[in-house]
Amino acid sequence: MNLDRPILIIGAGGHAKVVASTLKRLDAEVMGLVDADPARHGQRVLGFLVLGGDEWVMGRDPNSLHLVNGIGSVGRPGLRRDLFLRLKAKGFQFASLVDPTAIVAEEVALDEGAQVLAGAVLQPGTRLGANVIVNTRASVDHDCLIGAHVHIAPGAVLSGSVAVGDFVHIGTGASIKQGVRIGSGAVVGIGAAVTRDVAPDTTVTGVPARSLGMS
Ligand code: JB2
Repeated sequence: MNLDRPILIIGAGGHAKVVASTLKRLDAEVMGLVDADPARHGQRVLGFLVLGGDEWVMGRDPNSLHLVNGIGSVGRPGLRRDLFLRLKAKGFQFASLVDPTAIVAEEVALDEGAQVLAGAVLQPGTRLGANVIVNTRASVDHDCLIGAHVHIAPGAVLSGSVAVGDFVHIGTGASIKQGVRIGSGAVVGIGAAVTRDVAPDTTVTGVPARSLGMS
C-alpha cells in the first residue's frame, strides 16, 4: 500500500464512501475527493471535502499525491477502467488498499490500485490485477489469478485456482467452483453458482449458472 503521500479519491458516490471508510481505518491522509457532478462540489463524504471535478486533479503535480479510485462498477461499467487509464497516462499513480479488517495471506500479490475492502479474504498464491475491487466480505481462495479492472462484488466466493480475465464483473454473492476460468469481459449475475468455464464477453446467471449470451 503506497499511502506515503496525501490521497485524493476519484468519485464521490457510493464506492467512494466505502474506500473513504477504509482510508479512515488506515489513518491515511486524505486531501478530499473529486467528482464530475458539480452539485457534489463543496459537499462532504465521511467528513472529506469534494474539492471539484477532474480538472482539479489535472492541475496537480502527479508526484505530490496518490489517487484512490472511488468509482465502482454499476451504471457505466467502463468508467472505472477508463478513468484509471486516463489518469495513469497523465503520470498519476493509484494506491492499492487493504482494509485492516481484511485477511491477506502470505504470497499474495496486488497490482497498482487493487482494493481489498472490509472483511475480504485473500488466500495464499492469489494475484490481483490493477484496479481490481475485492468488495465487502468477498473471498478469493488459494492460487486465483484475477485480471485487471475486475470487480468481485460483496460476498462473492471464489474457490481455489480460479482464473478471471480482465474487466470481469462477479455479482454479489456469486460462487465460483475451483479451477473454473472466466473469460475477459464476462458478467456473473448475483448469486450465480458457476461450475463450468465462462466464455469471454458472456453473461451467466442462475444455479447452476447458464449463459444468457454476449454481455
Ligand atoms: O468522469 C468522472 C465521473 N463520472 C461520473 N470523474 C469523476 N471524478 N467522477 C465521475 N462520476 C461520479 O461518480 C458521479 O458524478 C457520481 O457521483 C459517482 C458515481 O457514484 P455512484 O454512487 O452512482 O456509483 P459508484 O460507482 O460509486 O458505486 C456503484 O458501484 C459500487 C461498486 C454503486 O452501485 C454502489 O452501490 C456499488 N457498491
